[in-house]
Amino acid sequence: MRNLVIDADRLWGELMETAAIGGTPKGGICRLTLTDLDAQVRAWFRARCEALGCTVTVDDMGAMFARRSGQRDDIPPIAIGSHLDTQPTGGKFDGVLGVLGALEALRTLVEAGYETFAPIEVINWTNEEGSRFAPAMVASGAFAGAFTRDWAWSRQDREGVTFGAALDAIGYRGDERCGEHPLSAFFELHIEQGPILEVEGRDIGIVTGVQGMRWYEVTVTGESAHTGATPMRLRRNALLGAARLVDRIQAIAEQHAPLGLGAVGLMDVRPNSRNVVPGEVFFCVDLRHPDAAVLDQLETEYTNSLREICDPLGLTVSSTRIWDQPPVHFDAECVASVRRAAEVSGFSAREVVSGAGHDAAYVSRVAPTAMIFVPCRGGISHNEAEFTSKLQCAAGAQVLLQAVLDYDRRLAERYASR
Ligand code: HGY
Ligand code: MN
Ligand code: MN
Repeated sequence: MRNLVIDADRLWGELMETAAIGGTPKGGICRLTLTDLDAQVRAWFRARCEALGCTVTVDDMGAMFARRSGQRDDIPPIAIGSHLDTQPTGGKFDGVLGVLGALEALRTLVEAGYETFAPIEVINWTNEEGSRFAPAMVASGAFAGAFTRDWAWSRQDREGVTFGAALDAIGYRGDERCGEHPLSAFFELHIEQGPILEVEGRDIGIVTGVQGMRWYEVTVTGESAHTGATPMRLRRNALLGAARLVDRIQAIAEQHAPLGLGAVGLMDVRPNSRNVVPGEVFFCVDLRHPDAAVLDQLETEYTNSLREICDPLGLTVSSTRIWDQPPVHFDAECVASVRRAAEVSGFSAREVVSGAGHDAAYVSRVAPTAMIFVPCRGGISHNEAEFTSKLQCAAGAQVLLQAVLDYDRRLAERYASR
């Protein structure tokens, strides 16, 4: 196979160029999904794909598909990609590396004049982060049939803007019906967002699956009161109840160490005034575990804690599960392609299960899927300090390219034997 090598400098240059779209003073990115900044980076992405001769289509969840023909345009494409939206204090690499690494892999094929058997498509998924609109991975979830399109379009941000209205506001409610876009396979390159690869000194993570994750929206209700005139024994302090629940969630996760995970990352204290005992608190709980049965146990212990903590404080509490993404095991053939790609590229590798959710988790429901990880410094992500080096980014894109070529060759053999 011709020496198809990723241009590390070009990939790094584009990572830094797009990082300026929503760049923050601390060196991160704030580019929430379906905002004007998202529209800008989408336009940047479309222009580069079209410059490579790709045709770009958009589905009605805003997912973008940049297609390069193969020898057999009648068969579904091998897709590669990730997401361009970020957390409010996101880093330069989460999601973006997967899209730009895919773009660079495609560009390498175009420049080498290498024609694949199957078409190749680079995908940018909408709202992977779940920060502006909950839950996470809404577009890939609708693509896989986990959410209905109406439910996805109805999701509201904290200003009450719906996902559908936000799509329309930037002109990305595409013509194609989400989910009617068959794929032969999907490979996603992503930073690990954890410490394993760096600690072990490995170049590549051969991602075999994704752990299970659930989100719950909670409202604790007490009574707003004057902080100066209300005796302690008469208070119904919703924030006290919420604080004890946060502490209990931490304890529940720790009791299922080392794999049990639990946190509260979003909280609204109402009325959030210095001299008012909070009458209501809204927050979101995130529970995760690679084993579905243990995740059920975490959920039971969490649910049992709600009234146990709130009743004695004179508080009422409601909890709604808004997201349940079961543990995922990726396709063995796609994982094998990633393993061979790391070997042929000369990189050290180890298998890993993803702690973070990814679009690949949903896509794996409708197409053979696997992921490739590269290390990130200190395992830090969802943080403006997130960092992966130029060579590590290029290594990931190189393995992505080789995994696609490996899978493409085997696909050709499969069709030839029919
Ligand atoms: O929630 C996650 O793990 C991902 O960042 N959406
Ligand atoms: Mn991501
Ligand atoms: Mn993320």
